[in-house]
Amino acid sequence: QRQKPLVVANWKMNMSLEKALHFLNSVQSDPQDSTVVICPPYPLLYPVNIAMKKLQTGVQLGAQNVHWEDHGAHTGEVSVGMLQEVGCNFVLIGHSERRMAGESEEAIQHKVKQVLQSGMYPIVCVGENSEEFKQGLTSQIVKQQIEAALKNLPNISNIIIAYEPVWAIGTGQSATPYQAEGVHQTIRQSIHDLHGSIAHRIPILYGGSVHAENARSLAAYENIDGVLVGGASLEVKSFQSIIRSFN
Ligand code: G2H
Repeated sequence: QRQKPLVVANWKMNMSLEKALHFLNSVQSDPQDSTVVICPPYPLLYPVNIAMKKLQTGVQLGAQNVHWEDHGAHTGEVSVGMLQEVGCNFVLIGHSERRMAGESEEAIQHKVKQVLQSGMYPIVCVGENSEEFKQGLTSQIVKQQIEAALKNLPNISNIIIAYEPVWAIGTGQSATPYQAEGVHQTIRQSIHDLHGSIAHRIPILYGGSVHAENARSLAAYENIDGVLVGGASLEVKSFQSIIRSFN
C-alpha cells in the first residue's frame, strides 16, 4: 500500500511576514489526500502557526534546522522544544545548503536523534554533488549519507528522507523522474539493510527544481512518496498546482 504523499515547502531565506500571511490566505490542502508542510524561516514560525490555525488551511508547520541540545550557551541556535512550542511537527536536517556551510555528518546524526526523541518528524536530506554525479558515484554517496544519519537509532518510524541531487537544486535542471526513482530504490534498500522491513514505510521525497510541470510525472513513480520544493513553493499558484499533482 502506498504512503500518503507528502508535499513540503522549503522557503529557505525568503518571504516576509506580509507575503507569508497572504500565501496562507490562499493555500488549501485536504489532509485526507496528502500531508502538506511549510518550512518558513525561524522568525515566521510563530505568526505562521497562528495564521494556519485560524485559517484552517490543513497545512502543517516545519523548521529548516534545529540544534541537538535542549538548552544552553549556543548563541543563535534553536532547540527542538522551542520548535514544538511554536507548533512545528517537522524539521529539515542536513539540507545540502547547510552541509556546504559546514554541517557535519556527526551534527546531522545528533540532530536526527534529538528530533526523533521529541516525537517530531525529521526530514533528512541526502544527495550527491555534480562532480560525484559525473563520476557515477550517486549510489555510493547516498548510501554513505543514509548510513551516517540512520545508524544506531532505536526507532526510525518517524523518519522522512529527501533525495536532493545538489546539481538539481535551484538550477532548473531537475533529475528525470526515472533517475530519481532509481536513487529512491537505492535509498530504500540502504534503509532496509540498516533497519529491516520498516524501510517500506519510510517516505522518500524528491527535491531539486520541482515545479508545477514536472510534479505529476514524479508522483507517478512508486518510490517517490512526495516532494521537497524550494523556488516553486514561494508562489501559491505553483505550489498549489504541485499539491494537486499528488492528490
Ligand atoms: C532543493 C529545493 C528545496 P529548489 O533545495 O529544498 O529547492 O526547488 O529551488 O531546487
